Amino acid sequence: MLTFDDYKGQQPSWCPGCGNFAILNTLKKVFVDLAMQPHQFTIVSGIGQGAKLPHYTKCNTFNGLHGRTLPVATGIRLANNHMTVLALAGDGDCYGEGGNHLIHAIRRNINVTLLVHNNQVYGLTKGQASPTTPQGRVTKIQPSGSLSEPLNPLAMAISLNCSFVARGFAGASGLPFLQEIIKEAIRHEGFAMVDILQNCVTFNKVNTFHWYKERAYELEAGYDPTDRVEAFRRSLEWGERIPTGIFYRNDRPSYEQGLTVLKEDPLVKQALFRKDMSAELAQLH
Ligand SMILES: Cc1ncc(C[n+]2csc(CCOP(=O)(O)OP(=O)(O)O)c2C)c(N)n1
Ligand SMILES: [Mg+2]
Repeated sequence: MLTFDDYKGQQPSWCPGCGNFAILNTLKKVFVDLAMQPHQFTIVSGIGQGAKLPHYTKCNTFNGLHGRTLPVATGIRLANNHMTVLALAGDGDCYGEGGNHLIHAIRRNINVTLLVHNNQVYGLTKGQASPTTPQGRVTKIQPSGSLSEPLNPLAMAISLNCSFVARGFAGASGLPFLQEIIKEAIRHEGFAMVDILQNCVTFNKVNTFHWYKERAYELEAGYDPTDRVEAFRRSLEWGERIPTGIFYRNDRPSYEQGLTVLKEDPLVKQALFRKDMSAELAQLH
């Protein structure tokens, strides 16, 4: 029987009060609930405060380049489609530097669970505006306020027909719900994106725990996540009230399901074969 301690990693170096602690603890609870043996899954991350999370767990991990979480996660899935793969990224990492990869991972529907630590700021590099920073927000680097309109990641994912789109809140009141959302995302066959609202105690003094707590609410029990137009409409709600929950899901086939080479065994279990290509190469001269 697995326990919380089976996933114990290094000592976190986050600021006291950071929302990342709540995400880490929630994830460990999910691993226990789903009886995920540490060797059966891999957590991939890029660079950022949120991206340090894999160091604080015990499982297979890969800490890659900033913005390149999803290409690595995709590669792991193609090499071993029996491996559960989670990709963790900050809002900057995923929606900024890695934005192009996000679009194509959604389109392919690779079977990866993406958790975005969305604190609406570049935390690790000390507070520059990220793609989800509100327009007009003053930072040390944007003294006249951020000029760009923020990205709405949920609306973008739904418009791309992402097969699982959700939002959670990493505050005490939102954690049981977040746990259920992440479980569903991991169980989902296909690309699952979970945007997680989290505070940054040091560089985002506006969107605090309290700010989110006052606004975050759960999508109502009768909400139908298969209605794409309604999901898009709800994804536009942001302000005095911010919906959380599973906004949209569909069951289109995953990328891996379409690959005949993976029908029998994962690539890592298949024997290597060498083919003499000299005849084909000679034709190119
Ligand atoms: C290609 C590249 N560009 C920029 C950086 C510098 N950099 C490292 S982390 C980071 C921001 C991280 O912000 P976010 O992804 O939101 O994570 P957080 O620290 O807020 O959790 C930046 C700009 C880098 N390491 N590599
Ligand atoms: Mg961030």
